[in-house]
Amino acid sequence: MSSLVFRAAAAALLCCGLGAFAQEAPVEVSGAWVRATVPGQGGTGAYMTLQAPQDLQLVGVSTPVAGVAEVHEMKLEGNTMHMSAIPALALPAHQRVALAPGGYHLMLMDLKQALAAGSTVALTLRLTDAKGAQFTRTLQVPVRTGASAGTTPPGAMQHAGSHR
Ligand SMILES: [Cu+2]
Repeated sequence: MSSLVFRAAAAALLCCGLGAFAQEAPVEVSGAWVRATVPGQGGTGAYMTLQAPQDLQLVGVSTPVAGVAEVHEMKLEGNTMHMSAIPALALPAHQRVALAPGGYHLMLMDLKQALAAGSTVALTLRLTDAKGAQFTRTLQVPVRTGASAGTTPPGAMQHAGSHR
């Protein structure tokens, strides 16, 4: 019995040690886009629909074009939309989770350059599964002006603690 427990513990260690070598996440990504910026604009959003084949969590994002990239949620508080960073966004198995203007999004801040419509931005998503295994998923995401219906005007948003 105790040797069984030992072996289970050893297997767990092996699993998590290997987890350091993040594997490509088996998540389906559709409709990804980044909102274009004008020179001098410090931040923008990235949007997409994610569908995972097993329970996963989106725990982070990085991109070479931004000094800071976070997973954000947007909530109506009183009459004002507030957005703030969240540590993880649950991706339940086989469910489509939308990151869209006015809701969850990837926030790119401290932009190192203006993002022109028609260009492409590399985004790397970081995900974990229920056992703590780590995954990454690198995407080449098109930049668009994104003046689509239902878009919340930027003036109606306020960032919780990220104004610079
Ligand atoms: Cu945001």
